[in-house]
Amino acid sequence: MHHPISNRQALVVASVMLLAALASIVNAQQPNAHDRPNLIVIFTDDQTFGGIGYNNPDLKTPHLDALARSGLIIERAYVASPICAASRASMMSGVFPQQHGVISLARGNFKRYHTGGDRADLTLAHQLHALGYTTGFYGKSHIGKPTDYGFDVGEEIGQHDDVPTFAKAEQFLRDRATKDKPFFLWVAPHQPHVPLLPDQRWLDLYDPAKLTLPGNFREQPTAESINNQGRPGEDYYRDSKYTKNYKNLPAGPPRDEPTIREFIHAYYAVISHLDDQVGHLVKQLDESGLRKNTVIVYLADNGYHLGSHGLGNKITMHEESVRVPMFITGPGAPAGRRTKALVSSLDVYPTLLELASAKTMPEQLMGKSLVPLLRDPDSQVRDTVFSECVGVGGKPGEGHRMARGDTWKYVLTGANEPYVFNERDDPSELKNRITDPAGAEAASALRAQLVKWMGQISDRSVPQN
Ligand SMILES: [Ca+2]
Repeated sequence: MHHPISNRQALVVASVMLLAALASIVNAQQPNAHDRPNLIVIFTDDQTFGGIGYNNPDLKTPHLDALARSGLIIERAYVASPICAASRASMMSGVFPQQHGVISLARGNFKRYHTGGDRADLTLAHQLHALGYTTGFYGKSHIGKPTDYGFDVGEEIGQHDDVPTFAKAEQFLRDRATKDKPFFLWVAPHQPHVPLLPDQRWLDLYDPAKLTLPGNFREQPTAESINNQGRPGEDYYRDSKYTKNYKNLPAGPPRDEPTIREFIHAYYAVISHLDDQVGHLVKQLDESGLRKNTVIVYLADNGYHLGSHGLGNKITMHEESVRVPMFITGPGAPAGRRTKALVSSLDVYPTLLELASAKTMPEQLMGKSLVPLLRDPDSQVRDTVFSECVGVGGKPGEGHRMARGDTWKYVLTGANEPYVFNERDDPSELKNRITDPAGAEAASALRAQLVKWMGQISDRSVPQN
């Protein structure tokens, strides 16, 4: 039996229909509106944690500072490995270098991530594609063609000033602005990796005579294993090969103060150029209406020594090499907050999966989602963060490993020499405390954690001591 619809019911139905029609019009006009955020990772090359304005008053990075302060600044971010290709492969795979196999610059082992057939071999790009994201990559890959390891579109771009990288990333954003799928964009600038070739405009921002040198600057590194950037037992500094492109720079240490000032001057100038480019990209996000529904994660693949401990380059477990600037901004990130939580570059993978509403996390991932940290910046995601840099000399098992706790950092070198630093009292890492009682106690606890972790990543065995 039919019930006649009352006038009142008819009015309600008509109103609901009208509202639905209005909502669809509003939605159609809203650019790229989804229930899940768009995701952008900006992954720079060789930018040490002090190589950004909010960590260093000498540096001029107004756009990066503003972007960082619109979200959560992560003060203690450590890369899975302080060497380019190994670090990049870890970002994409979510595991440490000895697990994915790219332990140095040789990228052949990353081929197992090309098919995406086995769940354990899925990259972050494969996963986000499967979750309905359109994925794009522009800039330095170092581990093969991005479209070979899961990205829908994109390319490796070699031009060192990153002008085409940012132009193509911005074109990707324009293309995605009105589409109905969320996107994942990976922007990987080459800057500030050597060769440092800034335009005069950026050099003019700085007076090299007024730049503050690192507190642990030396002209010549000490002949200790921890400063060795090559095979164990050798005093090998990887400066000359990688910095000879820069004018006037002599081949390797010793480097006097004027030389280091000239290098730092150029390094800062390149970072100011990078800052300008990131500012332009963010302006594009604002103008296209994408910003409010886009999460941006910023970090670097590794740091740089800039004369600290008498070194250039990276490939050590010193803070300058293994700690990078990092921030997360966008929906869900608290504005104007900082966190002291110990974070790993491996955390980016699970964080982005959680933000993309993945129902399960791949079991092999070695990082932790930072979403709890976005909700409560005073919380912690781990007690100890690890890093490895092995295979630099060409043989598996060489090089250094690190376990970094809240106060102490333990380093085991390729020559099995232990170092322990109190990061609160001695952030420059000048005094190995391995023989004093407090240092020995901290070293013992961190060593046990390090050995356990080395077992997890199938590293070499460690002699008893
Ligand atoms: Ca690098």
